[in-house]
Amino acid sequence: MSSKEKILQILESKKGITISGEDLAGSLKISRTAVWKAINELRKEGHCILAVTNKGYCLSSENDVISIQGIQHYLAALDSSDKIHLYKTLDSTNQTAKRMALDGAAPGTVVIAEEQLKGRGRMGRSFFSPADTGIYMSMILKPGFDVSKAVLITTAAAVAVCLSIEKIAGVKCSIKWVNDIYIGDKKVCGILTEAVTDFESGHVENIILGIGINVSTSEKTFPSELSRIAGSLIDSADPDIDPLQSNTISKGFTRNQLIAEIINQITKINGVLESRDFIKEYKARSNVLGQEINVLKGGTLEDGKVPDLAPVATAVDIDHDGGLVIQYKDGTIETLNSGEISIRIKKES
Ligand code: BT5
Repeated sequence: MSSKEKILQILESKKGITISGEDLAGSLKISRTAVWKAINELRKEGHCILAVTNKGYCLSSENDVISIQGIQHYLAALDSSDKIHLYKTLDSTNQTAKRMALDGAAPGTVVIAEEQLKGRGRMGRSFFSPADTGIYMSMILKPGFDVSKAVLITTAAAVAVCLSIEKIAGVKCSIKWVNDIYIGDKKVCGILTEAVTDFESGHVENIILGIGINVSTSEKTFPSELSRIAGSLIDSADPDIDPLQSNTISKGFTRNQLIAEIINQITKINGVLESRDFIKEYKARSNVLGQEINVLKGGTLEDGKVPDLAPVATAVDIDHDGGLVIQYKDGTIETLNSGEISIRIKKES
């Protein structure tokens, strides 16, 4: 670890507290000039480090720059920070994680970017990923089960992300089957699960679990086609409203905290897949059950463009494998399992 990274680690562990340049220099066995240089570099990277005259340096508690040192501070298993790869800009964290998996990266490897230029959604759709206001991360998982049940990973991940958002941001989430997380009627997070297949054997070796969250992306930043449907964790905060009883949020958290909590929760996924305990949590958060929906199979349609002929059904249950059980108007029951299906909740007219 470089001196700069060590200084950030110390400042992150004492966020909001002033530490003298002398103490920093002493504990790292470097000169005070080297401390000063490292602090300047960290500031250039965007970290909000205050200099308090005659006292030293203090990382502002408002500092919200993603860093491995900042994430590490909140991880349940400290060694998992060795598996985190952080980038300023990537085309897609899923794409990079996929390449790393093919090159033999260990399960638990996490790829994070401050910005994605070609963030991916399902079925060739895109995920808008502007700099500095979101979380774009992908984790390499070993499936350890029949890949036909891949939808289970997405289901369990949706619950893990909801629990993380609820714990760290203190805001109530709902899930639109299968992979979208909502606050109120706005999508704040999408999850993309992709399989990495060994070219020679044809076996699924790894699952890439990609998570995109709008944390503080403002309404004005979203392109016009998204402003109606997309929202952020931090938007219409109202301090007078209990956040767990509403869709508002208190701002006292950082992206590092939320990323660490998601890693902590996702790390537990393999252990809970067999028991299916998370299905109960999933159902409790479903904003689809009991609703009339349009079912779009195999399409690449963007949100909002529902063809007139898309069949109408009622969502009646989430089954043991995370499938959505629907009932058509004629009484026929079908279970949707494929990631190649989109549903639209029909708005009451
Ligand atoms: C998803 O697909 O929502 C999965 C998104 C996964 C993104 C993560 S970020 C890290 C990792 N790396 C990647 O390259 N991807 C993953 P889908 O259900 O197909 O939804 C895509 C649709 O959501 C788009 O067609 C838009 O209508 C809408 N959308 C795009 N960007 C959005 C955003 N930032 N917030 C809310 N909705 C968005």
